[in-house]
Amino acid sequence: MATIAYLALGSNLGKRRKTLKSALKALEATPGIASVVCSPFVESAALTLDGVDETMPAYINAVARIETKLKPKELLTEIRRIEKEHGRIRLERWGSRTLDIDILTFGDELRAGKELTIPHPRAFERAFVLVPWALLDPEAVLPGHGNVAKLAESMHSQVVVKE
Ligand code: PH2
Ligand code: MG
Ligand code: MG
Repeated sequence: MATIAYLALGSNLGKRRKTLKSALKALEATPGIASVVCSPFVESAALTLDGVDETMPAYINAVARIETKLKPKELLTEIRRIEKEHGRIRLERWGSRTLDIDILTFGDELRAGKELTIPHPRAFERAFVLVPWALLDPEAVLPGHGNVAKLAESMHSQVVVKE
């Protein structure tokens, strides 16, 4: 049985668009993942632990809908591999990165773990997640928070849609 999962992709270092496009191809090529459908790309200033930082390189973000036969932890392993293949180095938390892929939702799975929390605990307040997600799928629901398009409604001015 395949599960529908939504993933958030982001990049603020290097060739950001090229990296995201390559990451989508890598997801598609991963055994156990099928039907990768991506939102428009959006650009926004970097959000840091101290708030929005205009002096840091801006991000390109997108949300992808996938169908997968993998289990959540297996998907996480594949995501980490793809991040690494795209030059991801883990320095500080919320630091700049060539590629970040986060699991937003995984079917109707709810879990709070050290390694993996689903749904993503900060998705509900992030314009760079909610706006592309709503553009991809206006009917999508973020468990615990409701309709994604509704959540995104007041946030459109925080991102620039690139395509
Ligand atoms: N990701 C972060 C921290 N800050 N800011 C933007 N605009 N986009 C991101 O994807 C992002 C961020 C940590 O994952
Ligand atoms: Mg992230
Ligand atoms: Mg991440």
